[in-house]
Amino acid sequence: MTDETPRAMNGAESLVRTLVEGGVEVCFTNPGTSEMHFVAALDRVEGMRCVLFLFEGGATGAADGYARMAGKPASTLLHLGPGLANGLANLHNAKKARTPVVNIVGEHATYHREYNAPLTSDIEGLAHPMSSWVRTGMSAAEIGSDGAAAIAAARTAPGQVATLILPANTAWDPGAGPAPVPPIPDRARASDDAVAAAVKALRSGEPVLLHLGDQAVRSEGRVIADRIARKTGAQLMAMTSNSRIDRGAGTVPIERLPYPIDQGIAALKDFRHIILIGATPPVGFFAYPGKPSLLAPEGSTTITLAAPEEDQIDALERLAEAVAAPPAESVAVGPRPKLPTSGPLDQDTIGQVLGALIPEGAVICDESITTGRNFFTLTRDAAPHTWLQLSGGSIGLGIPMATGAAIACPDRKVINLQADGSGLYTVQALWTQAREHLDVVTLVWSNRSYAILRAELTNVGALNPGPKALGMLSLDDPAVDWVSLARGFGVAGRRVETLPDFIEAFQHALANSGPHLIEVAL
Ligand SMILES: Cc1ncc(C[n+]2csc(CCOP(=O)(O)OP(=O)(O)O)c2C)c(N)n1
Ligand SMILES: [Mg+2]
Repeated sequence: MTDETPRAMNGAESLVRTLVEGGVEVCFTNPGTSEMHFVAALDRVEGMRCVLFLFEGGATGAADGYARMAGKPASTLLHLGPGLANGLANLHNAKKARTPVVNIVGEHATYHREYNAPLTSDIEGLAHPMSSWVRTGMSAAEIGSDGAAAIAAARTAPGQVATLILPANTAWDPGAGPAPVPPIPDRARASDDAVAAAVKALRSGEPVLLHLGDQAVRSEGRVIADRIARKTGAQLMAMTSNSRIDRGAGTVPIERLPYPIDQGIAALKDFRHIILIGATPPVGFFAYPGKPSLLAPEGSTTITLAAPEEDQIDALERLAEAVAAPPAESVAVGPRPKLPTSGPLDQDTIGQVLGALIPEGAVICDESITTGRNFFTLTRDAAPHTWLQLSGGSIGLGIPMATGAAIACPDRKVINLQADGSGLYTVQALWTQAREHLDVVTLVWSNRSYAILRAELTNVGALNPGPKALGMLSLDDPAVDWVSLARGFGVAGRRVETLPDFIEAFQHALANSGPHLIEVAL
């Protein structure tokens, strides 16, 4: 072959071109030898942004945050079974958030697998629990269409994790070029029976809850749900954990089902009917001795108007019409919350500062755990913004999710509300924020403990914990120095211990682009 001979497009390039032409424009990577042809193809194809993470949990969490904001999947590139395994916890979160993700997992060449080399493992077995679609490529000629099928699976409502395993020879052998993405099925329509059952509940004269999740809670769905509520007296409530809520001044306000079991039960106790729209039935985050798993009060009915994979907007519109709901009213914009001028630096004053300073269009990534229990309420009248939560309870999402959201939305300020213990699972994603010059402010709630678990000790009835038990929940010896960690990863860091210092540092970070971290002493 001379330099002039056209080079046959290999499988890897066919796959990368398929991804780009299928709208997958970002790859969050941590590659190895088996992925080298895919990596090399990235330079031959225009249009794929590659973002390196130093741990696979960073890449998968970023893919989650990216897709929640971009409304379409990113890809990840992971190294065989162990690389995938490192990324699984945040794929669990993505699955629970119903986020579309396309994972590309490298694998030994098909003929090499039988020799049981050190990195040989059951990749499909590892992938299945956190993926809704798994396929191992069989040939370079088909790897493009395998990639197209993965995109279609990821984009199938309500959004799925799709994992394509890429044996090295399917990457380096001659490929067949890019393949078109097959048609993606429309969301199914809610049944007429479901609408009729919801109408009946709303006409019963008994207290009704419209429990919203997924599409229904984001923004447009809340407007329709609010119309139904105004006509019928029903109340709105979001799930405890939501993939995305667009909220703030001028939007339909909504509270969430509280996380603590007793508060969750209390919030639902007066409802006789719970209508689920994109939400799943309210359940305890955990089982607690002597307490119910299902939180709906005994004797109440739970009606699924629209399941998460169904068209919730259409279902809400049909319900609104059936109850002759009035047209949408604009939501009165109250005064912006005021900055607190004095007081301790605690969760109340922090919530007030957030309410006052969240800038318009900000993306809030919330892994606040204990410190953030009242932030949602205190930011209700903040400038319009988007709120992303930890959907699957697997901590270590905040820093990666903020990183992915910032890649999806370069013109929006990303603010990561970060509990300290959770942040330490995937802290090296800060390096990616620095390397990519991302506009992210990380606020670390430095209580130097797993505070939530202290309360859970009591909740599960493990009373009188001894020093060993309490030692498992404290992070103060040695104390983690977040400012040094941030600096070590190339991010400007500062520690604040008073309310005025917090306000000043936060204002400074908001006014200057690029990654900033503020360790907030609690
Ligand atoms: C992957 C994973 N490992 C462990 C846990 C159990 N867990 C739940 S909360 C928590 C500690 C949270 O501490 P921190 O992030 O500091 O929040 P705080 O309660 O102090 O606000 C742990 C270890 C989990 N949810 N997910
Ligand atoms: Mg903590």
